Amino acid sequence: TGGSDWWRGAVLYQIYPRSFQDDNGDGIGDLPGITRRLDHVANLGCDGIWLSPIFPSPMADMGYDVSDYVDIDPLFGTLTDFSALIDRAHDLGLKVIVDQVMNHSSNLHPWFVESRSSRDNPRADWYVWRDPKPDGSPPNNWPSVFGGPAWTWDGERRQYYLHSFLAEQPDLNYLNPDVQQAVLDAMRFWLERGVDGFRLDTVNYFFYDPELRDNPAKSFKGEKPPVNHYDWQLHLYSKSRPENVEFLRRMRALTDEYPNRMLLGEVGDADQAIELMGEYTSGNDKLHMAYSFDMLSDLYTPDHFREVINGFWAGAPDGWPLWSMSNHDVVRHATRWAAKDSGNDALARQAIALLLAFEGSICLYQGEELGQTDTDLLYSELTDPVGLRFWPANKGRDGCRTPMVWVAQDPQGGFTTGTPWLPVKPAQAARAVDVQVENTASILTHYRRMIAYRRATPALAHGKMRFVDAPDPVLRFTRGAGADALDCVFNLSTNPQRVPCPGTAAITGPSQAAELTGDELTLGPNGWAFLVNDRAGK
Ligand code: TEU
Ligand code: CA
Repeated sequence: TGGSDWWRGAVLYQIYPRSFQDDNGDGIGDLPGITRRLDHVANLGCDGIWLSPIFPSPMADMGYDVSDYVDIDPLFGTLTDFSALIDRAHDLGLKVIVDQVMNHSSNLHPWFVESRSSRDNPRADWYVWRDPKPDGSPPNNWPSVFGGPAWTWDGERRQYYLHSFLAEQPDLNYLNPDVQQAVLDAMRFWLERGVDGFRLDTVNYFFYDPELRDNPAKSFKGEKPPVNHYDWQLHLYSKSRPENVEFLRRMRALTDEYPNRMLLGEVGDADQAIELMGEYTSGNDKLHMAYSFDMLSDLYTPDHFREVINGFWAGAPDGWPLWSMSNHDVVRHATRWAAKDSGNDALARQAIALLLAFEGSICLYQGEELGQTDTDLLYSELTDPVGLRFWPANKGRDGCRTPMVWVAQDPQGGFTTGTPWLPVKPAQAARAVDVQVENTASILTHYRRMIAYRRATPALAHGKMRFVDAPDPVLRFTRGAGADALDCVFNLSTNPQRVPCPGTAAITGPSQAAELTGDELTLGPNGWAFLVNDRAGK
């Protein structure tokens, strides 16, 4: 598909720039490194890349704390390097999506520096400032996602400011029209430089209750409450506000001034994510697509996938989801779901077959195509504030952010000639691209084959998805209709399963541990098959 609908059903590839390819030997990945390696992504068969933040940043949250929205951090390169990256990507037929972290800036952004300097400067109202309660405590009970209160006292201005994440990430005040305009201006800058779209960080956090009411406490009815206190409240007043929707329309109107651009939102809300994904992508006037953390969870069960996917389409028949199983915020799925792996990467091979069989767009996370697991790190090796704060209950996100490995025989996996910012360990290096790329039995080859199969199979690329009853632990659904229809059957366990399949003609396309005998399909551990019902469709 080309034209303005290119994103529908597309397969994106997320690059974490710090960890993809270092070009200048300082141990940190950079834009020239990415440009040099883009053929890897094109050879996989992907439609585009999503680049995690590359903008100037003090890196308190590894670039998700931006101190200049319209430049490139010198660690990563220059605007000229960025143009070269875009040109190379477009030559290879790859779209380029950049991250926009617009809920909050860095505390070192000149806007915040000015805002905190007094209560009456021109940017005094660009962030969310409030007086303390009479006893000196914060204005309300809102928590930060990263621990502690969402309010920090500023001794200079002598008020509290709101930060949904780190204290180094003050929340912008979207109730101020000047802030809205500044955000749109920054987006226009990148549209003018030829980006094909944006991944909008924390897209449901932009607005908050103007009266700053306390959030209600959640009840756990005898269940064990979650580790992170953030999840002890219903975030009724601090995010996912109705005002958000109107601003998303403004972002879309801007984007639509340019041909073939796309908006992808990240919805971070444990309670209403699926509903919000639907609301934000319906009506063809807000986001094109959205993702949540639902499929990035620990659950690899038929019930869970059915619930998330049915939940989405039931609420938003004209919306559009993006599904992924790993990203830079969660433990890699080969590790999260290791208990469901029958060995030799069988789980990882099945997971990508399953993901690519879903209706929607797909995002891969760098390294998953190599079958990478999370890297085991020592506390002393951590950089992520989440891990540093919550260790060992939560080891943070460094384990999924270690460098991409290109060359098995190189001590640093071909990632850098210097000292990498996070270590390259032997378990990761053994799975380098160079030992997999020519090997027809490798997981990398399997990824390429699966992506090609999805692209060549109209039912998988564009067909409607419908679940079919099957006993646990089998997940079964059809894609498409008529002669093109595919019956997709997955055994999400390590025990063999028998599935009655009356009227089925044959197994088609890539499969694993699958055998069709008469009217019965046998699926071994982590087995799956795509079936055709009509001989004509074979
Ligand atoms: O993530 C938003 C978000 O909800 C995450 O904080 C998530 O809950 C957490 O990572 C799970 O451990 C986005 C970015 O993807 C993340 O990298 C940033 O740290 C965060 O926003 C703040 O910008
Ligand atoms: Ca570098």
